[in-house]
Amino acid sequence: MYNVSMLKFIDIKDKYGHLTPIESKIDIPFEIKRIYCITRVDQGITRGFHSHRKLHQVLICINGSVKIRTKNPIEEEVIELNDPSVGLYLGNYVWREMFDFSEGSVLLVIASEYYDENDYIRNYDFYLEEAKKRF
Ligand code: T46
Repeated sequence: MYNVSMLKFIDIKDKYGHLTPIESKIDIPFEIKRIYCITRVDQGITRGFHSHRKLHQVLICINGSVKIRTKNPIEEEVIELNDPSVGLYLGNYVWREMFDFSEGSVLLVIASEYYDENDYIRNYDFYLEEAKKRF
């Protein structure tokens, strides 16, 4: 899907467990400016319902599982994240919805920009209007 891709990180496994290193501009295709995590989401909750004009992000489910629905004016896809060594890259102008958070799940998000509410398009009709010029 346009502006959406899966990233596979190194999974270093030894008798002590697993370790996944993630480096800015090496494993992540941009300079990391911010990270945040989404935790303790109740069953049945869907988050997201927005797109970004400039922001690029990588979503990694470091515990449990979560589903991500991505959309643009012509495509739609659902991807399940359940592996700390797998990231979902979302470029700009990708609509996203996160749902089916398993109990205890932790969604780590790595972002290319500092938080800026003006970068969000939270209305789907406005999103379609802006995004249609790009697809
Ligand atoms: C995204 C998905 C995957 C901040 O103050 N700073 C921050 O860095 C972030 C990310 C959020 N906030 C505030 C804004 C809202 O008052 O935290 C509140 C919840 O944010 P929001 O409703 O946007 O959360 P989600 O889970 O719908 O979306 C978040 C990110 O905002 C978004 O960029 O792509 O996770």
